[in-house]
Amino acid sequence: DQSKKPRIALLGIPIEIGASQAGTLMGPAALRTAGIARVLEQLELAVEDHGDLAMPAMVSTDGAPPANAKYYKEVKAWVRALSERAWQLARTGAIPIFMGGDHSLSMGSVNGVARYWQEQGRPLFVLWLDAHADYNTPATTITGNMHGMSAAFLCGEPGLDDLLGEQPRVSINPDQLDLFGIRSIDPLEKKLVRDRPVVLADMRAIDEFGVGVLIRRVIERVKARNGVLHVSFDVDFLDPAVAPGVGTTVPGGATYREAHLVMELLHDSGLVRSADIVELNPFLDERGRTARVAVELIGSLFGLQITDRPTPSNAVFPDN
Ligand code: EXY
Ligand code: MN
Ligand code: MN
Ligand code: MN
Repeated sequence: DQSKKPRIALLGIPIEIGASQAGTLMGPAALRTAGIARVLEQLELAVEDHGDLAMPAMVSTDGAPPANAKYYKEVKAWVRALSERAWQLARTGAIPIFMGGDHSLSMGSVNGVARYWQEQGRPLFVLWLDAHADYNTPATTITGNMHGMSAAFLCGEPGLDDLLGEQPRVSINPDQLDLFGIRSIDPLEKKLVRDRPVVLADMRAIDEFGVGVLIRRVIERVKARNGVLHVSFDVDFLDPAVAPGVGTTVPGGATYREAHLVMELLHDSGLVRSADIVELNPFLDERGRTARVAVELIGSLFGLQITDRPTPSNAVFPDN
């Protein structure tokens, strides 16, 4: 019975101007080609594909953009439109999956779902799976690329204050943000993160304690406050050997199994209410490998067991 199945709402956000390299606008198409809807349907979920968010028009009456925030007006137009859409999707009771697109889109997706959960009176926690902290502001950034500012913006850091226009800004407390998999952070950004109660599991911690211990710590903190969880999955969380199709690869990332275990544990927690998949750059990918791995990981996040995976189509069988 379709009506009793949990609903997943897919939405593509083909944005690339927040990133350092072009190509992430092809991300939603590559995730569809890699079978994201099919994988989720096999998990007894009712999947709705809402297509791609249309590129919104810029508002020409806006004042001067802040310094050190490249393509501010364009990013602002996307973020405002997406925040409104994310709020609406959450209100339908579906689990939205935001398919990017560069990581600046999370300023809209997370703000929108945070608005919904605030209305429900439940705290929203955000798990940021990423090689980077994305905790720059216009005052700390070296590059001016806005995909490096989204986590800071969501925690209410100043500097991009009219980004949402008339949309309400629903900041999360920094102690509701978990940065996970980090191995690249700028000097002033590092200082800012250290000054805040952000929880950080860098790759050194993952090597030492393992993802099992560290993800259980995330889950317990959410449960202790009757919260819900948004997973913001930047594909560069993965090691470049597993996921080459991303513009900001950093060596020493999560292995294939570490990443699956993260997703499997999150699924078992029952806390995940929304997710982003961002920074996939099909222009840099090798024969769709990265898109396929990202889709497999979304499968694990929504209940696919590693033992239930189909035999690979390229498997070689003995003759008898
Ligand atoms: N910290 C660097 C910057 O701010 O430009 C790199 C940011 C990369 C952000 C990618 C999406 O995670
Ligand atoms: Mn990121
Ligand atoms: Mn990143
Ligand atoms: Mn390792």
